[in-house]
Amino acid sequence: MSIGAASPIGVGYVGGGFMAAVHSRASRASRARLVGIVSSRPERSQAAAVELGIERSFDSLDELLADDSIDVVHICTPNAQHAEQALAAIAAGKHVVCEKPLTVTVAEAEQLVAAADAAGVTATVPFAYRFHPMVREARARVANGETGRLLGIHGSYLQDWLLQSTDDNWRVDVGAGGESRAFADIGSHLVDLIEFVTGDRIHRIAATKRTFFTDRAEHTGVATEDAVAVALETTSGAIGTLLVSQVAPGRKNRLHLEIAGSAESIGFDQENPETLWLGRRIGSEVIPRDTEQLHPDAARLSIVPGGHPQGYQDAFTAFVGDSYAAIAGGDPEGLPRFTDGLRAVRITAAVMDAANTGRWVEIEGNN
Ligand code: SOE
Repeated sequence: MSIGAASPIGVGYVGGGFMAAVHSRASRASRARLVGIVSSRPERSQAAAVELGIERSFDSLDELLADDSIDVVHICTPNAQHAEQALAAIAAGKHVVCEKPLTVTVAEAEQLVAAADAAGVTATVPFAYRFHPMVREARARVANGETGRLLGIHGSYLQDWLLQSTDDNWRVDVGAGGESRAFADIGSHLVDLIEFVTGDRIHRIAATKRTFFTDRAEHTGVATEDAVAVALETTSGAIGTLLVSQVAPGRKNRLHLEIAGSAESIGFDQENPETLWLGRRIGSEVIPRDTEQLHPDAARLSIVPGGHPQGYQDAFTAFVGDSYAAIAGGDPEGLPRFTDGLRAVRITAAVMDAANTGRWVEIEGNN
């Protein structure tokens, strides 16, 4: 595999749903060659290839992995399939971009981290919200000490697409999605962002969860959670609360993070990602994404002038672009790798443990 300006990186996709569309748009914008796709059935693979403008479909993962023109494999399948597919891709010498949650168990995530390390391949996880310029701005302000000592964290990630008992999806099924649903699917983004922005670590958590709808259109006896509330303590001694829900009417994809420091608070809202709220006892302000006043890492991800809104797909494209830059030998700032995927899987396992036992649980791997 040689990747350079003369030979664009060759990409293969596993899975043909909503996320494969997001990934393939990002690959195209990153000047990759969209070589092939395999989905759940050959007809589905063919349809996805046509729909997404990918050169060809494959009938099996093995066939896709045997294609030497594919350098990197994007895994966009239901959660429970990630571990086996990522291991196969790594064994075939491919670089991997694997959807979150990286795996449904901590042991599998540890196995993937070890396998990717041993093979020397680049392995990343799309915690794409890290790539909003204003998230980088928040991170830079914390790192520079502008927020002061970290005191409190208030986070939520709210959606409503599973609000009705008639709403259904593979994610509700333990077998396809894992024990945790709402937290693994979207809470994982939230905790990744908290640690990314603050540079602090979540030390221990308490949690309570609910499954409000046990019977859905195609699934009965649903055991995965619709919503979960978490209390947390960080290593530095800050405290925080999180609410993660897929049954919050009117909220479509609202990841909101507010950090209170001793000097300043910072608020970021994923649905309005072009601004950052800076809270002060006197003189609070909302700052726009304006390259001239951004820290360098935020300015780097600012691809159009202020006032020309960037959004979710731009953040995702930046993530994929940086993944490919790492494959080409670079070391882009803030790239979420398999170790970050493992971290989120560990926190998710702790949340489930805390909710199931009613106890505070320390996050494994903190020491
Ligand atoms: C569905 O809940 C979903 O597509 C998540 O799987 C993504 O990670 C999130 O970015 C948007 O919502």
